[in-house]
Amino acid sequence: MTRRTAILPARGVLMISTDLHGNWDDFAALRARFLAERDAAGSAAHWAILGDAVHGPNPEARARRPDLYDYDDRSAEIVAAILELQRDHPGQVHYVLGNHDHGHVGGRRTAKFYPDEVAALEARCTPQQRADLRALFEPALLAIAAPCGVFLSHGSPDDRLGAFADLDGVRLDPRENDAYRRHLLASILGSYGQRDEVSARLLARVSATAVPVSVVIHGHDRDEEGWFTSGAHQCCPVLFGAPRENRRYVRLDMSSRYHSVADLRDGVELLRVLVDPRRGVAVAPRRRRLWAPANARRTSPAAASRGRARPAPITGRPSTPTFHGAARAARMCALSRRPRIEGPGR
Ligand SMILES: [Mn+2]
Repeated sequence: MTRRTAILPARGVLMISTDLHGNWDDFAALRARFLAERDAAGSAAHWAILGDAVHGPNPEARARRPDLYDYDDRSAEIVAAILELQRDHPGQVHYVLGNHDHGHVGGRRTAKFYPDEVAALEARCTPQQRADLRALFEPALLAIAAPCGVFLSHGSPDDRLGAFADLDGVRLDPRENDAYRRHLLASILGSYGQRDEVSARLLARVSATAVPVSVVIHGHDRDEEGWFTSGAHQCCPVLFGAPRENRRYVRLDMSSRYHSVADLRDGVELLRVLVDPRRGVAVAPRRRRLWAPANARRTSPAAASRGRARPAPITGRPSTPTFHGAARAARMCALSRRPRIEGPGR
């Protein structure tokens, strides 16, 4: 059985980034940050990459929103470079599967920029590059927990998970899973966000069966501000779909403790990828949103900076699988209003 979970140590530095979607400049900048952390902290430096390393924009998207999407798709080179980092720094570079990645190893094939993005990428790959895709994605994790209080995954899963280690029994080919594990896989790869109480119950379950966690840090979604939070327990740093100067990653001190999203501070834990925050930032003019926010409870950075409510304590009430149905339906309705090219990073 392939392990699909990891529990990180209670000391050291943890970088978290997500959704590169073939952008080499973002990858190279993050790799430089990781290597600097590695120089400073040695084997106590960790980097968690939360999926969707592959599948860049098509020419139409590049022309339509050059500020967001005008870059060459270098998916295969990024995959090779992550594998090289994993070989050079064993146990320190953790790859978590995204839904785009999943299409290369038995999952549903995505169709965001091409009718079949898996076929489109693999047609451009050498045999070695196709082997690299499998070498990175087949042993990929589905979730990471760290005693500093964070649960990491590509999407923000619902509260069906009974025990953290149940994810280790999930097979990447959905047909090989029972109904429970098919649900776990679909939820962890494809959910854009949960109601706050649903995330709280997930975190309580992971806390009871692994290590204490109180924040889900996830990818899979986009925001031009470069990050967003939902409720008290979910935070999404954004690369793909944010302008260069806004792209964020998360840097945590694993000997500290993060109790809620209020403990993830812009400029401290949430850091710009392509700009040194100490040198100041020339912020681009605010762009009008072209779509309705997918999650009505989403908190913009501006609202967050005006003051965040303290979170309610996490309670470990039993899972109620049908609880989120209405929220999901409302959310999918909001998503469907997005113009296609502006759709979320699925
Ligand atoms: Mn995704």
